[in-house]
Amino acid sequence: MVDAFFPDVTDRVPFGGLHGADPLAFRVYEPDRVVLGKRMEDHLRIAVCLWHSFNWPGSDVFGVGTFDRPWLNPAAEPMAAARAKLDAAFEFLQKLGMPYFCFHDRDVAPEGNSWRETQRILDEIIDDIGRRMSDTGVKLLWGTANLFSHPRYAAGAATNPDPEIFAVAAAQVKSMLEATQRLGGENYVLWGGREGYESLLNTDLAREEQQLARFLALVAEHKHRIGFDGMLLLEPKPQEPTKHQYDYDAATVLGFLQRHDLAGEYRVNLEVNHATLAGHSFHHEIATAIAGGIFGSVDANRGDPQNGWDTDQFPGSVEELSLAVYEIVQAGGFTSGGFNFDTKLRRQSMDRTDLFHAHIGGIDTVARSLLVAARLIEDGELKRLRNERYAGWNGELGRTLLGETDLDAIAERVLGGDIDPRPVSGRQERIENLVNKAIWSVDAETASVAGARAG
Ligand SMILES: [Mn+2]
Repeated sequence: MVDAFFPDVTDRVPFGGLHGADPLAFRVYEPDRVVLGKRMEDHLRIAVCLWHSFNWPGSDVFGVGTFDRPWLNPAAEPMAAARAKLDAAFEFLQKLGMPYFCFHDRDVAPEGNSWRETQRILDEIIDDIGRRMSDTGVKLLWGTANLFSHPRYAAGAATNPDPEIFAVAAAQVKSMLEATQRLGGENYVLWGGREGYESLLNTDLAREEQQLARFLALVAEHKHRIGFDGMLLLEPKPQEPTKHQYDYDAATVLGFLQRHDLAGEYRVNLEVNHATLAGHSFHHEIATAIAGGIFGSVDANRGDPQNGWDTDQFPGSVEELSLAVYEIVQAGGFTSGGFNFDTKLRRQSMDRTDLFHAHIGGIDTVARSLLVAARLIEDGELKRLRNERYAGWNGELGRTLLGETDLDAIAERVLGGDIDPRPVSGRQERIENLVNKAIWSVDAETASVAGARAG
């Protein structure tokens, strides 16, 4: 039995209720609470990410790491360090009581001196992770390969001008896709952090688009060949680290997939802070992906309205997330996706327990957003008003316009005088009031229900 890395949290984080005194207890999140006929845990499918939470020392471009992560000490023996990291991560997952985690190959396994040795190390660590998963019951929401940290990927992976780097990236994705399958992972994610350009002066856009499409087709083909039944997901982000990234936002990804006949193979993993970097609300990204039939999963976090970079903070706004959760639940909810906490502590959050406080607050925010979304769906008024707005399209004229007609026939009908449109109110403020009503009524209800349960 290894010593606890988080000794201040001795047991599973409990539900304490909205007015509970324990700062290390959930105020809203109750896995077994039934919402719209389904357990909260099954709606939200929450995952902890290993990269920011266990593989990042709290460094920034101006300073070194500030966190207490002994396994990241460069003097540590690499395999012992890799195991110490997994010990701490699985202790955290169990104490937090979350059903899923996500990781990149390089988060868990150090690179060896040759490709063959790197593969051997990864294999050994994947077996170790498999044992920990069966011991704890924690599952893998998705796996992914890090195609952006190593200097070889400075000019991209699939879109690199050097075909040898494309080949290495392809071998790396094959190995991590197979590892994800071995661990029963439910999705595989590709984030193209360096699939883009720094300067158009040295970039052949058309060629790089073809390379990316070819790479994704190879991955999809391999998925079918090995019988991996998880979903393939692309994660849009407009820039950072690269000046411009090709998977800019959900709409750009949808267009790319359709141009290359890949729309049946890939969906999107949408991140809140990536939406805001693209100049969109998260609500916009979710609604766009759902409308385009490519919604898959969510990376939960948030940016800071005062700056323009990817701060990856823990979610704290029920107002922002409620609308996104409303769209997701209204569309039938997650299938293989979930809420992955792709979130970073602030650099000054140096106590080990800060990682618990951060996740507890973020998870409660997501749980409260689910309650608001459920309230909006149960109330039905939002949906009714939207349906009413388009009711004309269900009538004879609407059906004719979308069916058998042409511009001559339409113009003739307008000239005939039986068409006399009257603009009507979009009722935006009335509808916005409905959203606030749901938020406020859930506040009141959560207080009483949680108080009663905790009491
Ligand atoms: Mn992410």
